[in-house]
Amino acid sequence: MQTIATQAQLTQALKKEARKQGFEPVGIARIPGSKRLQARTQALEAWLNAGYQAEMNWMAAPRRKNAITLLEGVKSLLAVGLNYYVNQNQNPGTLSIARYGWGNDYHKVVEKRLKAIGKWLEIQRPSCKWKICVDAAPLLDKAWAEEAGLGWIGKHSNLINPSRGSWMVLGHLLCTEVLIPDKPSKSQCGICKACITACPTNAISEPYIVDSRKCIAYHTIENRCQKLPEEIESSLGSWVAGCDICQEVCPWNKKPIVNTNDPDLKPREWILNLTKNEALNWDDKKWREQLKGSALKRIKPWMWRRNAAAIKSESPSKLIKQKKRLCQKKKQS
Ligand code: B12
Ligand code: SF4
Ligand code: SF4
Repeated sequence: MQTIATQAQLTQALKKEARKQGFEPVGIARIPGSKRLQARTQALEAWLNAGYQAEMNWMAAPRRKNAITLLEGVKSLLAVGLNYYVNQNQNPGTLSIARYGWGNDYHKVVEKRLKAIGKWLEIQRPSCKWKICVDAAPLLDKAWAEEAGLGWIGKHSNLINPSRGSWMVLGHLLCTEVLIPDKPSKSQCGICKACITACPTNAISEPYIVDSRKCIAYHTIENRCQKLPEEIESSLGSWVAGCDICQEVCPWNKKPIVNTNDPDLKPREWILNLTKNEALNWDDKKWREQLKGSALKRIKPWMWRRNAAAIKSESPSKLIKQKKRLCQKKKQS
């Protein structure tokens, strides 16, 4: 085994290990982070005060505002992206399902691979403590990934990498080693506002800020009420699980981007072919079988049926066109 004497060597070798696990982009940030991170934390506070978390009360956990509380003695963080873009589409006439959920549960996939990296780190530096955070941990995933140079937070609020677009999930490994940080990313949205215009419910209340109370992704995945609000039902298009509209229209996702061959992210057959009839008629047992090992199991069988029942079968692209026509009319009058 090669000796890793310096922290600079350790940093490079750690990133290499992350790439070996299929992560790209990868980057390092130092904790507690720069002034940018303080600004993002204040933005979280303002978001919570505005009620944009809807019923996701767990978003208010004070620890989310302070990464230091997640691991005693934490000094640095490895941020990783896992690209889930596959050059495939759902078949015509099927219900729309957001791309992040097409393959195996990313929480498990990312966690398992980050654990392997943590164990490798322990061999290099036996006194090192580490902790893995994937989505559910109270960490501002996008703000830290931006800090570590993985990409910038777009106006739709997702992290965008210049060569991979925004089709990636994020994970972090916090550790007590002092590592060499990467440069934070700078925004490249410019004057574009395609995502804001395309959102059928005006959920992007201002650039970078999403009001979950209006977001289709929130309502189809997180809303536990028996019935969806009228205004969501009328804008749902064919979205039964999540919503990708603001990402689909983003120019950074339209240019040629890397297509993943990762077996864990291969789309499940039923996801590409789900019809409204199936979604309504599958019983709990059938749904549970289909959702085994999928991130989409957060959507309970009754919620799949509720969402499907609310779909009036217009396609999302049709809705976008309707919305554009409406905007043009408003401008003319
Ligand atoms: C709560 C949550 C949701 C909620 C709320 C969404 C939201 N935007 O907050 C709902 C259920 C709606 C949701 C939906 C989705 N989510 Co979600 N979600 C989260 C979660 C758990 C927390 C996000 C959060 O902190 N929100 C609080 C607000 C305040 O933060 P924010 O929106 O990021 O706002 C930041 C920016 O606006 C920025 N900011 C503020 N002002 C300014 C000004 C400038 C100039 C700039 C540059 C930035 C900036 O600072 C804020 C704070 O950091 C994270 C995982 C995690 N632990 O972080 C996943 C996460 C953000 N979700 C993810 C995904 C994939 C999605 C969906 C795409 C799924 C889908 N297709 O349906 C949609 C996208 C909808 C959208 N446009 O945001 C991924 C995003 C990956 C990426 N490339 O960015 C994450 C990171 C999960 C993961 N680990 O991979 N999600
Ligand atoms: S996920 Fe859909 S509803 Fe939510 S902000 Fe994006 S386009 Fe709007
Ligand atoms: S659609 Fe335009 S404004 Fe929105 S995130 Fe992409 S580049 Fe930025």
